[in-house]
Amino acid sequence: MHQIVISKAYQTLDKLLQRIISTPSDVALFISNLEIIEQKVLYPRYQEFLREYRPFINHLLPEESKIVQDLQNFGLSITNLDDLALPSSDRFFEAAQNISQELKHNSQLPRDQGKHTLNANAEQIMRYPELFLWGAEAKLLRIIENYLQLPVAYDGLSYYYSPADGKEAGPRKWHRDKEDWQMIKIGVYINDVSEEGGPFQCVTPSANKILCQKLSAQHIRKYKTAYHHEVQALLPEEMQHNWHQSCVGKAGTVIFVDTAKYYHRGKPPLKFGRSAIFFGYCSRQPRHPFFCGRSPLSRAELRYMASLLPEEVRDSVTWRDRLTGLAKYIPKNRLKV
Ligand SMILES: O=C(O)CCC(=O)C(=O)O
Ligand SMILES: [Fe+2]
Repeated sequence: MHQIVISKAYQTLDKLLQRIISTPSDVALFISNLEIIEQKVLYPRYQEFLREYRPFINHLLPEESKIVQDLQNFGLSITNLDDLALPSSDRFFEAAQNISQELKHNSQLPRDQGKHTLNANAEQIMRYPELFLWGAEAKLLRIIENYLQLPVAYDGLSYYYSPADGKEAGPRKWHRDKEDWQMIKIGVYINDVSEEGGPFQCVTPSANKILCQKLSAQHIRKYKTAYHHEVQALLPEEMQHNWHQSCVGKAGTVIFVDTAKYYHRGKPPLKFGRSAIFFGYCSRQPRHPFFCGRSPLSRAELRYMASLLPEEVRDSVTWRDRLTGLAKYIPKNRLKV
């Protein structure tokens, strides 16, 4: 009993500390989203990066182009581990299943009971380097580079176990990610995911347009999150039944999605818990670098992972060491979605 009280007190104190550390990046986010800063400074800078990098973009295989085209058209492309045929997938998936068992087990312990999302910690991720290394496969980086049209920063992974509690909170609310103008998350399901098992959901391009207008452009907080019923109320009559897609699928389903441009969420699981890994990617001069680095690994742990990788992809992991400008001095935001 005592232990639970101490653990809850510790969690409250920790939350307060995270909030204090995150204040500078929250202020920086607000300033960088002021119309004048965005239009006169940040957007032209982004356009220049795009222009400069165009000649260096790598070529794609036909099946890779298909994923990029889907992303351009819908912000979403769904495939699976078998079709991707990456050499490291078997080892990766086995490790992911082991961690899934650990997180499921933890979700029953007093410390984690009642949490809507359990995250794998650095110790667990470091124990299975194949998890992190899978996300740096050259084929994946090539696809993302062609979508972003910029050098790719691989920002690590978040491993979520989402128990079947139906709570609408955290990444289960509709939101856009804040890291960059465009970014990619690759989600991989570790168990079969049905409509009642918390599928990843993403809005359609036409609904997204309206939501960007109503939730972002007209709002002082550009990245405001919203409950499902709030989003529904913003959309016109004819869209009420077709404004989002639920990515249901078997274990091994792989979802490429632009989580910065498109509103998305993990649907609150009602009947079955869900284990899924989300790998994050943005450009190496991202719009909000202080919102990057959200995976649990420290800089030293990232450097270790980079040392295990082939030289030609190492830069995608160590990109933070070469950040320039004011933004690199702003401590990274610690608050969840
Ligand atoms: O858990 C999910 O399906 C959503 C995850 C998410 O929003 C993210 O990783 O950006
Ligand atoms: Fe997200």
